[in-house]
Amino acid sequence: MSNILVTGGAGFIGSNFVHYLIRETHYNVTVLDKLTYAGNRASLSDLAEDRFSFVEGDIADAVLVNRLVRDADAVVHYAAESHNDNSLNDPRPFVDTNILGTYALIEAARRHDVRFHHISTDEVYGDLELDDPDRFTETTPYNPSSPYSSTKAGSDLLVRAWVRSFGLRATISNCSNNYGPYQHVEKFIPRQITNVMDGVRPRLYGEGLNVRDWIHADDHSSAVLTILERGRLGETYLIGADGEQNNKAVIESILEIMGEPADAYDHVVDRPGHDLRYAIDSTKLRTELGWFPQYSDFRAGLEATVQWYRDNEPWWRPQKAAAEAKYQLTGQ
Ligand code: NAD
Ligand code: TDX
Repeated sequence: MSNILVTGGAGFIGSNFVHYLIRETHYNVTVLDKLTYAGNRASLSDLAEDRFSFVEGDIADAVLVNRLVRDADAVVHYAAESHNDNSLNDPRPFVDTNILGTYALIEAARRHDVRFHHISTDEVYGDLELDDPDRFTETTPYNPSSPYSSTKAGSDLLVRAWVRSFGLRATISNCSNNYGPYQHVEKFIPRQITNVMDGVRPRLYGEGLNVRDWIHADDHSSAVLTILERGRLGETYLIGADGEQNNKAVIESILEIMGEPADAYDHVVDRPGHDLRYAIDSTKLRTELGWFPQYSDFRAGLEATVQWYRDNEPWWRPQKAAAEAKYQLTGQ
């Protein structure tokens, strides 16, 4: 394996993965990305072109995808419409990209017998009660809540069927909430950091007791590379770093880190169908493949992320007004 095609490599987690591959491996990387509102070519602008190339295009474009997949030894598929709030306002692009785009990719991968790794989310499992002693495992039944998570669930099931019916050489990973550099300012943590930088009070949906299981994007990348290189074909692996925090605690930490009073935020209208709690049990990945997260201190990771947004305002500033304008429509 020497040539890896990364779809969605101009997005948040995809760009972190591309940096990780260039830094930690000898693979050549081709990125296929449509550069939607969420894609940013600047996230890859520091990469030399000796081992890296960029193709602007749609994963649902079967002709383009066929050519790029044919020339690759492996595909790591990150491209998606990724934001729950957008999926509630306009679900159509989620069906087009997450379902039909994945379909075009796995058809090309089976035609050319190319190794395929599908990136997915813990949200396909629905949510847990706050006091549930169990966490999600690879055998938890699918029960997605939103248009976003249901289209991701649909894409996972397509990959599983292509493995079983056509012998597609694929693995799937379902990861918890990522944080770190290059995350779009529509998402919870960067939205609040950049609000504070703008002198705007952070916005907490509902009571803010919803729990997310945070993992640093670099830990997600190391897990994906581990599965790509050593995972068993046909298997699903859950990726998580034991990082459960409720949203209220995260906002308070951001305010403290940024030198503001911990209660200087506003409660706003809740997300419809808002999942209560996600929590990942990643025992399979840890025991079978020996993977462990490196970022065990969420507070330290959050401090570094705040610093990254402070240092990289030219990266995020062009996205900010449009992201906030969308939230104004729903009072959030
Ligand atoms: P993102 O929205 O930041 O990036 C998505 C990227 O995909 C963008 O660069 C966009 O331009 C590109 N894209 C969208 N539609 C495309 C299309 N039709 N053709 C080609 N490119 C297209 O998303 P993210 O947060 O980096 O998530 C990446 C993947 O990881 C997604 O599959 C998501 O479901 C999964 N995931 C995300 C998280 C998280 O916490 N963000 C957690 C688990 C899994
Ligand atoms: O302003 C906000 N205030 C707020 O309280 C925003 C934007 C969010 N929230 C809450 C909603 C969630 O409980 O914060 C939590 C995190 O919200 P998001 O960043 O939108 O993430 P989430 O909906 O949990 O989904 C994320 O993790 C799983 C990614 O966006 C998905 O792509 C991934 O699959």
